Amino acid sequence: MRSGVEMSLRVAFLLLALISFYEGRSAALPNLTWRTESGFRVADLSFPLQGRAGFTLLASPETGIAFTNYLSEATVAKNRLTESGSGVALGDVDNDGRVDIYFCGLEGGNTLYQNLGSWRFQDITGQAGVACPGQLSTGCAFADLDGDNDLDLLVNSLGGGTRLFFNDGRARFTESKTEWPSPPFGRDFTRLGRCRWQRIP
Ligand SMILES: [Ca+2]
Ligand SMILES: [Ca+2]
Repeated sequence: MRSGVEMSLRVAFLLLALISFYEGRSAALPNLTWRTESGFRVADLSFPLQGRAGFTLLASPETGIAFTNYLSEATVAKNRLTESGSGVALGDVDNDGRVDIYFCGLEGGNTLYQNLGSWRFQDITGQAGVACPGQLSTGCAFADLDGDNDLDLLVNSLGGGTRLFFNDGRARFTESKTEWPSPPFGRDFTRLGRCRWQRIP
């Protein structure tokens, strides 16, 4: 059976490849024609019809990304759901125009990397206040939940429900004290956040 660690790393590598692909293509195609839609903008990309796909693996020392999703056999034995791995969220949390990365971890806490540009990232988890230690973090999402034009953070976990962190616009987060369930998130969302795991004998 494929382990949660392996699956999470596969997701991380894929997302990093996507970021690399996006930023690399953006730099190589300066003449993008942007169309403004409701709340966002979009531009068509052109791709070469010949040659190989343009993915390049970047090593950890090059990028500064050294996240590992730790999962012990003892924890797996207690809760098989941990083998599903953990999620990753991408978004510009400090509004500098570059996509930042937030990794969820099962036993080692979560990590937020600030994109410094030129394929370099910096761990800003401590100052951002989003480490979430001591919980089995399984999923996360960036979204502007309070409408102040910065990305807030939702973190889901096994046995701990969903936690909401509001962004001050500079990638410093404060956890919401709102009790679940509470509007405006709705019944389905709170039901997801309140999922509990059960030990399998
Ligand atoms: Ca950023
Ligand atoms: Ca916000």
